[in-house]
Order: sequence, then C-alpha cells, then structure tokens
Amino acid sequence: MTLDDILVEIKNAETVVIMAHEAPDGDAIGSSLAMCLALKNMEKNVTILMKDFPENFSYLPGREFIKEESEITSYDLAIVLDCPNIKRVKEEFIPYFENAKVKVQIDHHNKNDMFADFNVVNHVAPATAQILVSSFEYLGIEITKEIGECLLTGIITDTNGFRNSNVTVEAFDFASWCLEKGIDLPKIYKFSMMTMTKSKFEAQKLAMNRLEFFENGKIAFTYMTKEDDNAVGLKAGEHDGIVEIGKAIEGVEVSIFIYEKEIGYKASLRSNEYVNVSEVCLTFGGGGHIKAAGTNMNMPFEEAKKAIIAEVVKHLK
Ligand SMILES: [Mn+2]
Repeated sequence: MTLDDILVEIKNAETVVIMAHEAPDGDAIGSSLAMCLALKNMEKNVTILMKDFPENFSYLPGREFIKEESEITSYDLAIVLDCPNIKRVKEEFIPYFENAKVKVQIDHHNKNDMFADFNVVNHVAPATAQILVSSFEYLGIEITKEIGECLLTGIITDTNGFRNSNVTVEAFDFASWCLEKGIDLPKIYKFSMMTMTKSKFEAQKLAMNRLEFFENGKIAFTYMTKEDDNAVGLKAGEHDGIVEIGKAIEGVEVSIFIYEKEIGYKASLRSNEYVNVSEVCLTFGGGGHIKAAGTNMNMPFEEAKKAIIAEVVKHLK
C-alpha cells in the first residue's frame, strides 16, 4: 500500500465521509477540514461527521461541511483521521466507517491498531495535520491558503504551540511556508492556543485550587466531576489544557487530570522528561503519545485515582 493507492481510491470515489476522534481537538478538526477542502477541490461529495465542535475554532473555513448525521449510509470512501483505533470515533459514527466500501486512516499515535484497508501511520509526526502536509505535497494536491490555515491549526495545537518535544523541522518549515503564503499565524495561534471561554477559565481555577502533589512533587494530580462541569458551565472538549497546569510546575514529572464522563472517568496524563505515559495508559486500555496520553477508567473515583497514581509511581526514577 502506498499513498498513490490512496489517491487512486480518492479518484474512484464519489462520496467521501471524514471522521476523527470524539471530543475533537485542534488536530482532529484542522485535519478533517483540510482533508474535506482538498477533496471538495477535487469535486467530491464530502461530509465530515463530528460533534462537540469547540467554538474557539470557528475561525476555520469549511465548517459548513460538518454534520452530525448523514442520509448517505454507504459511502464510497471513509477517511478516519487522528485515531489510533476505531473505538475513539464517536460510537454513532462507527457504522458509516464499517459500511464504507473503502476505508483509509491517517494517524500519528503510538500503538495504532491498523484498523483500515489503507493505514498511513507515522508516530514521529507531531500531528496528523503534518502527515497531511507531506501527503498532499507528495500527491500534488494543492495546499490552498484555506487548507493551510486548517493544517497549521492542527500542528500548532498538537505541539502545544511549537513547545512540545514532538515538534519537528518540518513543522517549522510548514509554519514558515504559511507565513510566506500570507496566512495569519498570530491569529491562528491566538484563537487556537490563547483564547479560553469563561467557563474554561473557571474550570482551570477550580482544578488549580484542588491540585495535589505526590511522590515528593513528582506527580501533580487534579480532577473534575460532572457536578463541577455543570457548576462552571463547561462543555464537552473543554477539559483540554487542564492537565498542562500540573505539567508546568517545577519538579513535576507527571501531571494527571481525571474527569468524570457519562460513564466512568477519563484520565489525561502528561510527562516532562522520561516517563512514557502512553505505556501507563495502555495498562488501562488507553494510549497516546510518549509524553501525552489518556485512558478511560470505568471504576469509582477513589479507585481510579489510586490505580493511576500507583501505575505512574512504577515508572518514576
Ligand atoms: Mn493529533
């Protein structure tokens, strides 16, 4: 399988559905919109299936192609972006993937399940958007200014504003290309990284106030319940970034943030130097990247807290 094979499938398809992981972040959104706009330019009938679009990304073009359901039940081609396994896609969207005639996935997570007919997986890429940059360049698919804005958003958010160790020369090369092209990088940076809703600010305040340290300050831990979410008016997807609070504290190696979901809890982990949090999360069936990972925990809160801290301790020096 090569990228050229995927281009053949794209050319053969009339209808295409694009999906990314649930609670979409900047990379999931940016990659989906970029792929959609590129396929629109190739005259394809394209739909993005996505829920819980965070409003700070509404500067991005192509939002009108995002739907929460579709009348087409059997697409010619399904493209799943930024997902290590199909379970990360919102459950109600999975049948659109299963029923598609050809299935493609493009991703940069560790431990990808290779669940599609065509799997483009590069875990040293800082973002799925970065894989799209090189794929589009290789295939001769034009990166217009609009597509560039979407791709740059994915790269900026997944590198935490070019600050994470996953950032690459190619990421800076693309940012530089975007500037030359007249793309407003400061604007994208501001809305994707530096703007939070009031409810998110209140949530951060709350999470900061109840942050605890363990293991001589090597572990930072905080949490939010559904009750807290309601109290501050927090919407789905707005838990992003809270885990970064603990990570920024001197001496902290691993930051843990647990929040309550419809069923059970979600733990989000970040490490600074040496702990592979993807491995920690894998113990509970989750995964992600070496320094940024997450997992669902279907158990009572106190049990989840104890279990995840105990697992992190095993990885500390
Ligand atoms: Mn990503």
